[in-house]
Amino acid sequence: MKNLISSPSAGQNSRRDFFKKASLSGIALFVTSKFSFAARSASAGNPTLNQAVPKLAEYHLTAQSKQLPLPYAYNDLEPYVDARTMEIHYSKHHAAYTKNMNEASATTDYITKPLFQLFSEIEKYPVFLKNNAGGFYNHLLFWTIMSHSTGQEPEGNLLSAINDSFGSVAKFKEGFSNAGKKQFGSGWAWLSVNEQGKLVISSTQNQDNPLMSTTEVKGIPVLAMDVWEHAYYLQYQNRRPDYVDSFWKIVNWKEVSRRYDEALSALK
Ligand code: MN3
Repeated sequence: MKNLISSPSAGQNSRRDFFKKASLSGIALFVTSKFSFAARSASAGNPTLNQAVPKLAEYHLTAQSKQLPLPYAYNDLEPYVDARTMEIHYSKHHAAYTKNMNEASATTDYITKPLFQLFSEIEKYPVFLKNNAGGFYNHLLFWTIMSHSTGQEPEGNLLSAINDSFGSVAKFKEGFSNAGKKQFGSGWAWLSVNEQGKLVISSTQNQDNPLMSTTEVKGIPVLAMDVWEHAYYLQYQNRRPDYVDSFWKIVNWKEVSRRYDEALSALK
């Protein structure tokens, strides 16, 4: 080593070796950090959203949560959604998701965690819990964004945001409707606020939602449309597009606006 350093040519070699090693270790560090970042992202969902969602009122729902009362009567959404569908949907389907979630959570460490924390690390849990916790929350949201008071349209900040993101309310409705109509099999269409505070349309299968770490398009949902057949089949049978088009008659835009403002505040 001493001889090598004393030799000018060896000194150059030594410097070359140093730079070679440094750059290699640099690459190694870069690769390691990229991989560890990817691993963190996969296990922890979206960091920005993870910081925002604890500020949402519904964050503190837990696995021992109960169904809230419907904010209207079963027949209040007629003629767009019939009373019998609403009764079965609420008192059978949503009730079953809630019961199953509570039972499934008792066999995991989730029972002590907020629901939205579970969603942010959902890949750690059994699919049965994912499906039922998703079913519990998605319907809780869904009931609130419908209303018997028809004739509402988006207003204020929400209207501006819809125009910014989609060009117009008509184009937004077309995009959201298509997300619901084209969702293959059971699932949901969503309007969410993403980590940049922008509105995005997406769809998910089964009872997945945009808060889940396993969902591709992540965000804080502000509007949801259930396109499972149980949501419309008694009245519409195979005509899902007719159900989707009727949905616009019963959207509770005041509640969607409230959720939009809440999501933006949480992201600040
Ligand atoms: Mn449903």
